[in-house]
Amino acid sequence: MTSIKTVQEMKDAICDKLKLRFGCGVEDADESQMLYASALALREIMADMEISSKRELRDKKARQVHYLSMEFLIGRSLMKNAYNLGLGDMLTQAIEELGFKSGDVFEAEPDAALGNGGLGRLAACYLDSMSTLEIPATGYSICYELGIFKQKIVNGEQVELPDIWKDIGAAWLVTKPQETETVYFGGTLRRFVDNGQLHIVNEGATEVLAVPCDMEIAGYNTDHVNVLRLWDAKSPAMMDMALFAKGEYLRAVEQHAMVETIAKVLYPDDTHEEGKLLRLKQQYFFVSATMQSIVRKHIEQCGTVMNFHEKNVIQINDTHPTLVIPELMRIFMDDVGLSWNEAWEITRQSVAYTNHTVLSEALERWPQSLIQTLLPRIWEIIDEIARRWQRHVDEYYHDTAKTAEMAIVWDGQVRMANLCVATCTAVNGVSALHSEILRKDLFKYACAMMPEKFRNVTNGIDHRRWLSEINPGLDSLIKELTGGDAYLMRPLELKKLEAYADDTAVLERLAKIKHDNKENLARHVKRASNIVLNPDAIFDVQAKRLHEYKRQLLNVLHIISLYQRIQDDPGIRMQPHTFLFGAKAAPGYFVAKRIIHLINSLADQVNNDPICKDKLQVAFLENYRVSLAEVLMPASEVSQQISLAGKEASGTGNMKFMMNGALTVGTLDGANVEMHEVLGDENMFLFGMHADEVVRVRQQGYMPQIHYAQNYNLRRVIDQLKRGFRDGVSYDDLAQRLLMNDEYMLLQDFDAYCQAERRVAETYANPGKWNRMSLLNIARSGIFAADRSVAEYADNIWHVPHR
Ligand code: 26W
Repeated sequence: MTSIKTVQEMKDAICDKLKLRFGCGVEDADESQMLYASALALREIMADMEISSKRELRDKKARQVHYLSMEFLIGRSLMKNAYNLGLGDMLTQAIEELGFKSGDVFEAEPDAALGNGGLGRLAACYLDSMSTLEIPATGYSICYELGIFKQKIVNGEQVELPDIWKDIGAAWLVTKPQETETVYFGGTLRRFVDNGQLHIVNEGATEVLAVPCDMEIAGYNTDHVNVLRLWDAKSPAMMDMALFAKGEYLRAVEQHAMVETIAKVLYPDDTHEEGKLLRLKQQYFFVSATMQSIVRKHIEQCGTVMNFHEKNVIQINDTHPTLVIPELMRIFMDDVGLSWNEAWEITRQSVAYTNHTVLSEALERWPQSLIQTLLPRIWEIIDEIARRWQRHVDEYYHDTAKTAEMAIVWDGQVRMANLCVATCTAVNGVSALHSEILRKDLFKYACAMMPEKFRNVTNGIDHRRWLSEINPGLDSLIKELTGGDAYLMRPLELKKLEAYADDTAVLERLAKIKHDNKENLARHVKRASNIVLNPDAIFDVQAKRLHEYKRQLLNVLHIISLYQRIQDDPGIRMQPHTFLFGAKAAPGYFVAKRIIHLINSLADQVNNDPICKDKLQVAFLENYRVSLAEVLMPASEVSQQISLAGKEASGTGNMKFMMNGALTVGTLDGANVEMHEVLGDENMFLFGMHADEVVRVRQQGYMPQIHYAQNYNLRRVIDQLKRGFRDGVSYDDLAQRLLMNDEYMLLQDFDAYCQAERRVAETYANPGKWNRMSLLNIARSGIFAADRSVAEYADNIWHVPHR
């Protein structure tokens, strides 16, 4: 399958690329150049595979999946691609033989961080599974010049720096200028009748060129290669020569610069819909380019669009690409000449929508006026869809309240989720609980009308990356115990590990692997942040975006209470406990940034107080990202999944920790519910209110002050927040927020959480028991593999065959 079969051939290929790309020999190359050359060597193989995959698709005229997402949080690709191509060891050896430390070369690769958090990482995991399962699929997004910001901690606070990834990351991209599309913004509509046909043209619109930059996605153990198509924005004229000639130099380049801001930077927020013009431009830009490209290729293939929905399915990753709906309608009606009804039938049957959040502040709504001026034709189409939908709902319910709630256009706003629900063939949530909340709460009236639309597909993770690749010790143990590498293709094979649940020798080996991984993380953290971690302490980790609903603050409250216990009794015997945090806060999310500051103030206090030595340690790991998670997950022992029940749609970090043998402290939220189903009470540390209790307590009038008044430990912790720590910063604002509002009910769950943490410490003191639980967690994590999720999408939503 590959043209490189020996280490020598790999070395030759790398040297060849060094010469071609950098004009240097291996003796003059640095790590980045080696990385680049290695990437080019692999790409040469993948390019061949891409061509044959495309050829096969064309010959079979198979149905294809188009996965549209504003975010793909890819991370690093060199090891991943080498692994999938079966060339991992060969590449490592070749690099070493060429005189480099392979680790240094792999580390030189910047993360392609074109995403915020869970939604973007999920899209990246699914790309891997779609290729591995040999599903003809293409991902589409924007080729952001800057990914999610780099986080620096300065005096305890988050500072954001630009993330420049493309200098080296470009090694993975093939620009295809011949497949450029043009996207139109603004302008005015003119209608005319020609030959009895109504035509609509948009005059005076601003043109933006969308240039595809393709990234090949190799699957594991297959020749199948899919593509992630990232659109770059270019101005048609480098500058306006008419203005230039008039001596207006700045204005002449202005438009050019304005156009190219579209692909400049990823919006670094995963919770606040902001109604910003640039974001709307980004959405329409990538959606319009994508749909034009898909329809163009379809017509080339089939000569008609009437069977478009039979050959194509478009998956909308959250509402961000919702404009595909009116854009497809526009193309079918205005460019192809179909009637409204024809266009509607084909469009409706081609699109499917996944919801990833129920937080109301994250549900996208666009001001009608913005869409009207930026996208006049799209507005007309949305307005017409909305009118027809409203009539339909009215006829069904005869209830103005319901009509209002389900409306697509209401109060001068366009509600993207309602547009998706009204149009799409399938609407799915991302865990059993979340899908239930969609059916019973968020979309309840739509669900009552069209119950068959509503589905669940529980999220999953790429277990080849998140276990096999990043945790080689565990990977070898699994292969040894399960009799080979079958689990890589069939993750449920992990179940076979259960046979060793009472095998002390195996459990000890498992513990040794974990300890080695902890030492590895400690080395990494020492190098990156000069923090010295104690590898004999419990590594208790909360790593995810910082948001109040995820309740990092609850974790902090508990740590403060532990610290106070040590202060009360400095001689107390306790299990050494290291709490690790990794989290980026949206730059405009003030409270989230305060919580990061608090964690750092607390760390500074605890880590410098001699009474905490060998007892308690707190560390905030700077710049949490995919490549840091890859070192963190294998070293973690406790996984904090403590969101307020009903708020976390699924979580996918929870699955990564579980697969690497960490035990979960968690609420019954998101996919934790399904983890609990396979693990039982005895193999995780559940605590806190259930989703329905949350609703009940809130309805009864939740009063956080009562907990403050009645709970001595809690009161002491909150009072400490007000006083702050040795750096003199007061966190009274956070204390007041808890006492006055406590939107996410931390105080309600505080006691239960402390008890759960106590059970953690007790259990950890019994290594036999702990390791057994850890092994069972790994053994039962197979259902959380992305291969399972993607197969469900393929079977139930996309209706495409797969391996
Ligand atoms: C408009 C701003 C914005 C941007 C992104 C709003 C909302 C989002 C995403 C939907 C947030 C997100 O990443 N959601 C996460 O999706 C994961 C994958 O399904 C889930 O595992 C997480 O629970 C969910 O928070």
